[in-house]
Amino acid sequence: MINSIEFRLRGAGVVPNTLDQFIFSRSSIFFRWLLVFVAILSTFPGYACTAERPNVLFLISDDLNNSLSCYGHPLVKTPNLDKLAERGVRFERAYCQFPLCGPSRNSMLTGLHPNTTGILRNSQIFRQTIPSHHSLPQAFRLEGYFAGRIGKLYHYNVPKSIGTNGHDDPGSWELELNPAGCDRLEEEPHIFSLKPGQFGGTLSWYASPKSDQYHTDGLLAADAEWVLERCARRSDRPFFLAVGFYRPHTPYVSPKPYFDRYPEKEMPVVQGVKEDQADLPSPALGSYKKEQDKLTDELRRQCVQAYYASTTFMDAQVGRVLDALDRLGLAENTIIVFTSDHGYHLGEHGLWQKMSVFEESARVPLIIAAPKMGKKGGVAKDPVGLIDLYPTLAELCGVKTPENLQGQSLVPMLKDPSATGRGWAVTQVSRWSNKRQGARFFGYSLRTPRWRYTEWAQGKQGRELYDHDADPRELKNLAGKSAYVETIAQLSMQLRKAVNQTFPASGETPELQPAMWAPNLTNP
Ligand SMILES: [Ca+2]
Ligand SMILES: [Ca+2]
Repeated sequence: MINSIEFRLRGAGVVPNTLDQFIFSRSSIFFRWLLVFVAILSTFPGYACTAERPNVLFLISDDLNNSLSCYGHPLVKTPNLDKLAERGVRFERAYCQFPLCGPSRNSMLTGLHPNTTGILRNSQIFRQTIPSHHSLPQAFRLEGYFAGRIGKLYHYNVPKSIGTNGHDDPGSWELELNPAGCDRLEEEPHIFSLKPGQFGGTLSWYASPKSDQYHTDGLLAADAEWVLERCARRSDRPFFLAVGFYRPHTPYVSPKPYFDRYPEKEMPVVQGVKEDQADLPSPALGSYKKEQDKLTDELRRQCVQAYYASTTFMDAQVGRVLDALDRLGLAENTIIVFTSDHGYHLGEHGLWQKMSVFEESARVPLIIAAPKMGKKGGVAKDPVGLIDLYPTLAELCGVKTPENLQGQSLVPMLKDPSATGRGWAVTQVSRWSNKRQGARFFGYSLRTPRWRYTEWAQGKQGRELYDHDADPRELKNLAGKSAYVETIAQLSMQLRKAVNQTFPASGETPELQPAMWAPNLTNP
């Protein structure tokens, strides 16, 4: 079976010697054989009969904002996510806890805020700070579930680490598959980049002549089909299958037909940036990168076109996985989650990419389809966070959780989308005060149904207040206006309370333990 994956990758002509040697190396191939065997084919008489326990299909995209047709975007077409939204509940106001891959994903998969995981930057894993905590997939494993990962769940350097384990947590999974497609292995010399030769951290794109199946996300979908087929044969053991797509993360590489759906000249360019920036404290714009000075309107349009194309390409791969679930008769007993690790700017406030706490960067798409639960096509409007996924999935599947989880269960909102939960979401981000000395401060942003309120360094570096009822684009900072003094006092108190809840009981964020195993799986 592993041979069939190997064959598929080799057959696609996309596995060069170095990655090939790593992925299918001596111990690796045996190990993987064994894992697949143990995971899917063998019986586990010690486990309780789990036939009626629901499966989980956890789908996540990388750097995807809410530019989706099911979220009302006027241009972007995401027919497969639209269909998924029709069979579940779409969360209108879902937010990440930190708008950067590593901190956000560690938070989501541990059910703890970044101040409690201690993971506040990329290329780290919570085993270095809170090693005995049970991750979300691990909690499922401990109760007899088969847990597998395909692609990016914990942090990966994209595109460099595609085809490797990234900064993974091996304890979370029994099976890990890391395909690498033409976007990673063949096409980098053709990619346009604002910083030539760099593709992951900077704006970069390419309309590929190769079709879906040769791209990494296409290979991920094929691997997901392959795993699901095997899961379908063993209904006595429920599964938690996580599929982490790479697009639309930079470089925005996807097949050319997806670019053709978004004619360059019709792509929007955000106007009025200078006027908008005038009322902002400087940390609000701290994610700006120097190379973005090179952006012309023509490049801005190309960039937006490539991002939208990559989004629709990713949507098509999600569609393949969902079709497989239906075809295999698994849909009736499988909870489906779709989300992203954080949002993304495409020029709003003059910003691109992530690491801001404006709505575009803090907000994520979130759709949960739980069979036989609630009204199909429901829309939940109370603010929620990725932090809430762990307790939600655990409750839906009757899985025991660690006692210190910091999120809320969304099950009441799945049963009745008009139900209210905690009523707010908090997102934090870091800014350097002195990069050379490693000195930093945080911005914390509170989102309620009506307001976004942000404090930089407890207000010492500035505040922002936006009224979403009147200003959904967050253009008018009301923080300096006398009419809002009372609103700010209330929100500031609410924010402080919320921020206190992001820390562990000890009040201290755990430090990275130098003696702990540090993952170095990215550069074999
Ligand atoms: Ca990301
Ligand atoms: Ca403004």
